[in-house]
Amino acid sequence: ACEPGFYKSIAGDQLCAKCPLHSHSETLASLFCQCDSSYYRAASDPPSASCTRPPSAPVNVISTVNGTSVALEWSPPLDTGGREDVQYNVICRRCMWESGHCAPCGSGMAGGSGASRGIRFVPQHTGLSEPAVSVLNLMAHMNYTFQIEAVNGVSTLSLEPQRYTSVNITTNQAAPSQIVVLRQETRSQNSVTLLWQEPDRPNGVILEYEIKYFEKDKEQQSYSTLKSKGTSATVLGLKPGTRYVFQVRARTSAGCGRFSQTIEVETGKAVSLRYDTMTIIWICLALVTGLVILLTVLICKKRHCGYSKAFQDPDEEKMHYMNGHTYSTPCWFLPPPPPITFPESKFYIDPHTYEDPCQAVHEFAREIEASRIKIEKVIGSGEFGEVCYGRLKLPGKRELPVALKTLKSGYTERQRRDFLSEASIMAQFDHPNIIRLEGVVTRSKPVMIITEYMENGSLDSFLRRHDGQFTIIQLVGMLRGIAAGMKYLSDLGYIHRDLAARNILVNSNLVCKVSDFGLSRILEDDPDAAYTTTGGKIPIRWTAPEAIAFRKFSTASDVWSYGVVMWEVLAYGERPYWNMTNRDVINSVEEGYRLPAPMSCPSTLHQLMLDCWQKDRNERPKFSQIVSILDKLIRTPDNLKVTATLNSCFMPQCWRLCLKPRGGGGDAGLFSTVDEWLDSIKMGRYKEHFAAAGYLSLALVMRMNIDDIRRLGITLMGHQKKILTSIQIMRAQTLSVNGRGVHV
Ligand code: ACK
Repeated sequence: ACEPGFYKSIAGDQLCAKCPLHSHSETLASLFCQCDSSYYRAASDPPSASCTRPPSAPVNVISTVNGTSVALEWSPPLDTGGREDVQYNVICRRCMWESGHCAPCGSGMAGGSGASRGIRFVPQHTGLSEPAVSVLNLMAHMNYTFQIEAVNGVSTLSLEPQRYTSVNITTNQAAPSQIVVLRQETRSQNSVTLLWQEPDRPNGVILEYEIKYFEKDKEQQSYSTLKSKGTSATVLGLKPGTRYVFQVRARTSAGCGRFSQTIEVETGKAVSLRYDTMTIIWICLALVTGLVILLTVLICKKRHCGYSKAFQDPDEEKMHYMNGHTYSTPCWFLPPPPPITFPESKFYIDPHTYEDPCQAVHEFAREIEASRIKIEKVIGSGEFGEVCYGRLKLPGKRELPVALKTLKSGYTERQRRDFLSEASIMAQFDHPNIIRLEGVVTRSKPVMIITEYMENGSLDSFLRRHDGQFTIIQLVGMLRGIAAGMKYLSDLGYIHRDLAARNILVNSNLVCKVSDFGLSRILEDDPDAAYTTTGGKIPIRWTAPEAIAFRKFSTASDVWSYGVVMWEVLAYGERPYWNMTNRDVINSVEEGYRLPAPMSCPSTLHQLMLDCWQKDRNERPKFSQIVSILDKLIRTPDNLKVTATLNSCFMPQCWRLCLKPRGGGGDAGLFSTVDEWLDSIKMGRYKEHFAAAGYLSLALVMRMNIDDIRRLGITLMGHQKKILTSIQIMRAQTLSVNGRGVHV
C-alpha cells in the first residue's frame, strides 16, 4: 500500500508514485492524488499530471480605434495556472459611463436602437488562441467596454469568477451604414420612383442620398447619379421598356456609406393611346365643369376676409384657440379678437427643476416637423453633435436660414435631457442680443434645436479672421450688444457661467448675440476648462476667482467673464493669458495680476475691464452700468482716443506685461530679426513689404513713423496702428535699457 503523499493507479507490484504538483493523498493505498484547494485536473488530464488552476487576467491591453472599428491586443496572463492551453474570450458591453449601467452589446438599451446589430469579431470572440481581436461595425460616437478574459482547460471547474481585464473605448465618426431596404414605389414608361429606409447607423446627419442607376448590363458603358434629400426619389428620363438597375447610398459629413444592394426595375412599354371622338368630348366636358367649380370656390373664399387656414401660422392657430373663438364665421361679423396677454414672468424657469425636463422643452419651445427643414451643410461640431446650416419653411412664413444643432445618434438619456434643456432655456428669452430659438425636433431623428442663423459664426473665430480690420467704434458696438444681452439675462435671473467670445455669435450686420445656454455646455474635452477642487468643469480663463474657488456663480461672476470677453474682442480673438497654464492663471490672478490692455486699446476700455476684474465681486459694475458706459463712449468717441498700451505698464495690476510682453506690443530684446518681430505681432504677412523697402534690421524699423508705414503699402488702418504701437514700445524699451528713459 502506498504511503500518504504517494499513489498507485492500479494495484500491483509497481512502485508508488509521488503525488504530482499541487495534489495530495492523505490515506494509505491511494489510487490517485486529490488536487489541492483551488487546483483542478481537467477530464483529459492523466492522474500523473500536475493539478492546475485558471489563469490570471490578460495584461497590457492596447486598443486602437479606427472610426467604428477597434483592434484589441494584449499580453498573455502572468500566471497561466500551470497549463499551456490558455485561450481568450472577449465580451463587448455598451456602457453609460455616467450611470455606470452596462448592457451586453447584443441587447437594446435606452437611447439607442438596433445598437449592436452587425457587430463582428475577427477572427471570433471566444476561444481565441492569439492575444488579439478586431471588432468591426460598432456604432459611431459610442462608448464601449471590452472585457478580455483568459481561460484554460480547468476554468470551467473553478467556481471563482473568470478573471478579466477591461478596456474602455469611444468610437469616432464614420460614414453611414449601408441602406438595406430599397424598393420600387411606382414606375411608368419614362420614370421610376424609389423608396428606401434611412440606414440603421446614420452616424451623423444625413446630408443627402445618392441614387446610382444604369441600364442592365451596361454599367461599364455609362451610369447616372441623382441626389435626393429625402428617402424617396423619382428618376426621370428613362427609356420605355428597358430594364434598369438602381442602388442608393447615404452621405454625411464623414463621407459616403456603401451602396445598397441593387434592385432591377423595368420601365413600362410604350403604348399609343387612341380615343374615339365621344371619349374626347366627355373628357373636355369634365374639364370645363371642374374649372367652373374651382373658380366658384375660389371666388367665395376670397370674399371671406382673405384668411386662409392653409397659410395660417401654427402659432396664430394656437392663439385663436386660446381666445375661445373659432373663425368659421366670416370675420366681418365678429368684433376684432382681444389682444392676448400672457402672464408676465419676471424670472426664467430652470428646466432642471422639472421632474421630467423633456416635458419642459415642449412647454417653452415649439415642435417643428422635420419635413419643414432642409439641411444643407455641416458648419461645425458642438458638444452633442454636428451643427448644420439649413432652411426652415413654416406654413405662411418666409423660408428662413437656420442653424441646426443636432443630437448625435447613440445619445444617452442624460445627454438628450441636457441637450433639450438648452432649448427650454433659450425659448424663454426674447432679446435682439440673445440667440433666438425657432423650435425643436424631438419626434423624429435626429433630435434638433433650431435657432436663427448667424452668418459670421462665433465671435472669437470671426475676430481672428478679421484681425485689425474694425474701427474702435465697431468693436465697442459689438461689446455694447453683448452687454445688453447680458443685462437682459441678469434681469431674468439667468447666470450664464460660460460667457466667452466662443459662445457669442455674430450675424452679417455685426450684431453679437449671446448663445450656448445650459449647464452642461462646458465641453468635457475643452482644453480651456479644468476640473476644480470644488467639482465640475469650469472654463478657468473666463471665470471669476470666487466661482473657481467656491462655485460662487452670480451675475457678478458673469461680469468678470464679460471683462475677459472685452479683452478678447479688443485683442481680436487672442487667447486670454496666452499660453499660461490654467494653474498659472489661477495663481497669478489670485496674486493680483490682471490682463494688460491689448494693443491700441483705449484706456477707458481697459479701465472698464479692470473694474470687471475687481476681486470683491460687489465692487464690479452691473451690466446696466456697463451698457450705459459703452453708450456714452459711442456718443463721445473722443474718450476712446487715449490708448492704454504704454500707460498700462505702470498699473500695479499689469506688471506682468512688462515682464512678459508676449502677444502684446513686442520686445526689441526678444527679437533679432524684422521677420521674427512681425510674426510676434501677427503681422507676418507684411514681411515682404518691409524687406522690399529695405527695412532689414530692427534698428531701421525703430526709426519708422506712420507715414513710413503707409508708404510700405499697408492700407488697413488697424494694421498701421498695430505696427506703429509695437514700434513705439520697442523704442521705449530700448530707451529704458540704455538708461536714458523711463523703465517700461
Ligand atoms: O465658429 P463657428 O463657425 O460658429 O463654429 C461654431 C460651430 O457652429 C459649433 O458651435 C457654429 N454655430 C453655432 N450656432 C450657430 C448659429 N446660430 N449660426 C451660425 N453658426 C453657428 C459656430
